[in-house]
Amino acid sequence: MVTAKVEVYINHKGENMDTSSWLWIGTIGMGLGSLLLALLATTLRKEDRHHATVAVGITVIAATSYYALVHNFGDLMVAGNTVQSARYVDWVLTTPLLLLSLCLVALPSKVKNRVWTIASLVFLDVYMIVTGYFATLADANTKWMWYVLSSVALVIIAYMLYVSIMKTVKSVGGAKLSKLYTTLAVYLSVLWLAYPVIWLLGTSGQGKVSFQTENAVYAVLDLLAKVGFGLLLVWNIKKLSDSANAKTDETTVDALAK
Ligand code: RET
Repeated sequence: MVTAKVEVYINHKGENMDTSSWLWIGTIGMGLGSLLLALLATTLRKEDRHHATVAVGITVIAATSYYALVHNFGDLMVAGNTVQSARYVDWVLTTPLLLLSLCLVALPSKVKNRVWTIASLVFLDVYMIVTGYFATLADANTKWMWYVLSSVALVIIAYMLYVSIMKTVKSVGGAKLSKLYTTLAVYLSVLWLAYPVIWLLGTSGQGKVSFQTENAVYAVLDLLAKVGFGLLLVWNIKKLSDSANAKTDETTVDALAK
């Protein structure tokens, strides 16, 4: 039985300025994104504000985690490579919240299996990130097994988004909500599919791209997947709320449902 040698990685402050610049871009970008989303929240009807609350929660967690990454908190040295554990802590918390925010657009409250659908997505997502983290820590003997398990979870998530949830939103959500859901689901899945690819090319996989490039790509992807996604979602809910004719205490999503 061969196990990976894991030791805490310390004393590398300022070792790679370029990597830390990207991590600062992540920190500041997530911080500014949080402010922007919070401002946008004040312009929403109070019944719709939960969309912005979840979006701000996501960017605040990411800003915190990027600040931890800048300071190398949770970095581990595994077989000569740096594993950034804080990244996985961020992902395990924020990716379920991203799926939740998508479901809060797709599934009006009258959808009976709404809680069950959200719970299944959250479970699959946590499984994907935890097994992905194991793939990052594992040695060559078991790495690919963990990678495959994580990817299978991602494929099932994509299937649920494109088949079962799409069917529900088309039948109960009405044309406007279906259109918004499709835009958000495509935007989200295209970005999410890039993560296993960069992982594969980067230091945890084949080592074809450097640690610095990997950090740059993750920073850009994270900003698009969190701040970009949040702005797209909240802005569109705001736009739709004008035409939805919602009653007092009724959300725009419920008002648009057939
Ligand atoms: C890993 C490696 C193992 C295989 C798979 C992965 C998928 C990761 C994903 C991450 C998404 C992160 C997001 C962050 C937002 O800021 C763990 C890279 C499938 C999909 C959306």
